[in-house]
Amino acid sequence: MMSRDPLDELFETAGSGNRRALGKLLTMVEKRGETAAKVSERAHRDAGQARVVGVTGAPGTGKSTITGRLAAASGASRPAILAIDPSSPLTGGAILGDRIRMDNHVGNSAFIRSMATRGHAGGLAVAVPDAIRVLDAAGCDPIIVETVGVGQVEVSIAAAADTTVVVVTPGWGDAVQANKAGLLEVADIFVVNKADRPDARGARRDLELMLDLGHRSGWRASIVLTTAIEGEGIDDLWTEIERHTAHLRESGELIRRRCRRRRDEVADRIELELRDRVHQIIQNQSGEFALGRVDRNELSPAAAAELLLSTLTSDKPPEG
Ligand SMILES: Nc1nc2c(ncn2[C@@H]2O[C@H](COP(=O)(O)OP(=O)(O)OP(=O)(O)O)[C@@H](O)[C@H]2O)c(=O)[nH]1
Ligand SMILES: [Mg+2]
Repeated sequence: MMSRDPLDELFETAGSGNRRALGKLLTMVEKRGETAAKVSERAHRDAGQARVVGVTGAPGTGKSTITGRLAAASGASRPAILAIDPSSPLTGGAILGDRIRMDNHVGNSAFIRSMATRGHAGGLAVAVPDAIRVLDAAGCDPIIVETVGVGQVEVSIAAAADTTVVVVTPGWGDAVQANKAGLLEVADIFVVNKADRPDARGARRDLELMLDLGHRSGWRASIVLTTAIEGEGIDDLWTEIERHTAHLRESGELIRRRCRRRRDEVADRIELELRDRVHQIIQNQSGEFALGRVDRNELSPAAAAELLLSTLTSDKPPEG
């Protein structure tokens, strides 16, 4: 018998629902480097089936509670949750807390994985799509990606989904805050969570007003009220996600979005690779030499940069 590629085997095991195998693959892509590239390439072959839902919003708005309940409400046999925290290290207690909260709601059906930045946030721009690709190739669906926070990085990660859900709460601030953070443009669905608190309707009204002002053609972001701790409104939210998915497919927007996502990833990958190489160049011998000359004012910073840049573009030509 021919010996099989161990990676194929790992994918097969993960595809049959084995969580350890899936976890292993995710660890492999997280680490970057050659193995990650192989896993990514292999996953790319089978990916493209899963619906990807991004959930974002300010800290504490109830994203994890919603996400966990949503996975259950989807009725899917193999939902997956990726919880991403761009600001905290991998061992962050908040993430562990999230995990427990989500497990409570989902029973045992959803596969849950936390990811955090190691080093700089740029790594996430590559690690997240790879993780989604692996989950997708392993047959998970839907894949729900929760990002904490409303900064640029968080918003761009969440917006890389097929459907982007933005969670606000009554008193989180009015729609103006969501607008400032650029959430109005990326939201396909708004959730006003903690509807058990006063003035959830007011929050909905504010959002409606903001949406009236900046009309996007095609799909107008819908607004769903939820009380996630009670599970109220979660079915409505899932229905709305399905309605959006249908809209994406029928309008051709799904293909456009996914194309944009892949193009963005190409640029992100180049950027990450270049950043690594910039560090290498500065730290190597000729870099040190040039920097020494800058120290002694024999060379201007601009001239040194140009000199070192020429080594960046000349070495390591593209393969193939
Ligand atoms: N009153 C009320 N509390 C809620 C509701 N949903 C969630 N919470 C509570 O809000 C707190 C934060 O919920 P999480 O689901 O962890 O919120 P999160 O947005 O994931 O938080 P981070 O990941 O830390 O940003 C918890 O104490 C929840 O129990 C709700 O509908 N009503
Ligand atoms: Mg959370």
